[in-house]
Amino acid sequence: MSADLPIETDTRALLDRMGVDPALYTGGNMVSFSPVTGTQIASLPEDTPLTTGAAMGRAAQAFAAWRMVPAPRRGELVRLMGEELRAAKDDLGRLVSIEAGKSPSEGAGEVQEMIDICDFAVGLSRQLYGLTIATERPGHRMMETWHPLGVVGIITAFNFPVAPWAWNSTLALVCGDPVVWKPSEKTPLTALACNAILARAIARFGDAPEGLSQVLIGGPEVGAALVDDPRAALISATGSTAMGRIVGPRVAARFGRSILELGGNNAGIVCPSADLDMALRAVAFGAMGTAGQRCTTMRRLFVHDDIYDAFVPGLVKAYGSVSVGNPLTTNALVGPLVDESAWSGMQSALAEARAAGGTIHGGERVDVTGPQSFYARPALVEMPAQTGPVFRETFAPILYVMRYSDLDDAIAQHNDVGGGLSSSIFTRDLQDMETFLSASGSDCGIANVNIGTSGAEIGGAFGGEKETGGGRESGSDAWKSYMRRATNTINYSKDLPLAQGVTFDIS
Ligand code: UN1
Repeated sequence: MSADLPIETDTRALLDRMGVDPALYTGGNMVSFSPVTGTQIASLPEDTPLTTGAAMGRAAQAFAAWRMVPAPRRGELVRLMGEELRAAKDDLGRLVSIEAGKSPSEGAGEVQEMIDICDFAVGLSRQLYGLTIATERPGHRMMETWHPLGVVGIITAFNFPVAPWAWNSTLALVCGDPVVWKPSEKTPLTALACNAILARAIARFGDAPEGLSQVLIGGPEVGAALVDDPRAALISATGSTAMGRIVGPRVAARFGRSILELGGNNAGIVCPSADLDMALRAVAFGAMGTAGQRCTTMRRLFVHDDIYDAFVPGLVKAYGSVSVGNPLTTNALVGPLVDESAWSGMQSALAEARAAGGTIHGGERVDVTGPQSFYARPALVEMPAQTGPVFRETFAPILYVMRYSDLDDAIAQHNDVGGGLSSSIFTRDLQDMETFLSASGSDCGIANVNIGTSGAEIGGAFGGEKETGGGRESGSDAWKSYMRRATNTINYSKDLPLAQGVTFDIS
C-alpha cells in the first residue's frame, strides 16, 4: 500500500479488502471525513428510527435462538472472530488511523485490544460460573444460574472507534446476547469493517442466527430509537458525560440496564521519591498520546514542590519536541484533532487557563495537511491552582500542571472533579503508594502506580465512578452485566420447611 495514495482510494481499498459492500458507504447523506486531511472519504446511507426498530426485531429473533446455543459453542464464534481480526489487523488498524487520526502504532494497538478481548471471551465462555449457596433448610439446595440477558445496544465514540465495540460484543456474544451497534457519526467506516470481519467469522461458524450482529448508521435520532427500544435489555454507551446524562435516565425510565463509560478528568501525582525519568515518559504518553483524545488521557498533574523544578522543565521540553504529523505517512507520535470543534474547544480552554494565571507551553496549530485538518502541538499549562478549565474535561491534548506540598491535600484536589475514571501516582514510597490506593485515596475506577492513566489492559474491569457513569466493561467480572441471574432453590426432601422458621400449617 502506497503512502501517497489519495486518502479516498486508500480507504476504498481497505474497505474492499475487509469485505465491506460499497453500497453501504457511497451515495448516502451522511458524509464522513478523515481528520488526517479534513477531506471527505465516504457518504453513507443512514438508518432511521423505523429501520432501527426492524433491526431490533431481527436481533430479538436472533436472541431466541442464540440463547439456546451452549456457551462454549458461542465461544467458538468469538474464537473465529479473533482469527479474522488477526488476519485483518493491519488493514483495520490503518482504517482506524484514517478515521480517528491515530498513529500507526496506536491504530494497531486498538485492534490488538480487540484480539485480546476475543481471547478473554473465549475462555470466559467456559467460565460463566454461578455460586452454590448454603441453605438454611434441610433437604434443600440453593444455587444461582446465569442466563443470557437479551439484545445489547452498543453506542461508541470516535476516539476508540473499534475496541469498545469488541469489549462489548465479544462478552455479549459468549453470554448469549445479540448486538446492535450505533457507532459515532465520525467513525462509521471502521464499524462497517468490524461487522464485515465478524460476518466472515459467522459464515465460518455455520449455524448462527441471522441478525446476531448489526450496525446502525446515523445520528442522535437513531441513537434515541435504540436507547428507547424495550427490546434492548442492556445499553452500553461510551461517550461524553453530557451524552450519558441523556442516555442513563432514558434507559432507567424503562427499567433497562445500562453500562455508562463517560468522560474523565484523569490526574497523576508525582511524589518526591518518584523515578523522574520513568514518570516523564509515562506522563508524556498519558497526556499527549492519541492527541489527548482518550477518555483515559492524563489531564491534570500534581507535582511535589521538592522536585517540581527538576521535573517540569524536562516535560516542557518533551512537549516542545514531540512529533506532530500525518499518521498515514509518518510515525509521528501526535496526530490530528478530530475536527474544528475539538480545536476551538482546546483554544477556549487555553484562553481561560491564561486568564486564570496559567503559563502555556505549546498549544499552537501545526500545518500538516493544509487548512481543512486540525493538528495542534500539545499544550502543557502551569497553573497557580486547580481552577477554571482544570475542573472540566477538554477533549484535546492539554495537561494542567500544579504544585503540591502535602499528599493528603493533593489527593483531595485530585478527587475534587466530576470525572472518576483513571488516576496514577508516581512514587517509590510504600506509604504514599498505599495511601493513594486506599479507601481514602484515589476515587477513580482505575488507580495505577508508576504507570500513566491510559493504556489499560483488557483483563481488568474498565470504567469509573461519579460522572464517568459507574459502568464496567471488558475484563474481570464485567460479563455479569450481560447476563441475568436466577437464584434457584430446590427442595429434594419430603417436607416443606419454610425459611426464617415461619409456620403456615393448613392441615
Ligand atoms: C477510551 O478512550 O474510550 O485505557 C478507551 C485506555 C484504552 C481504552 C481507552 N485501553 O486508554
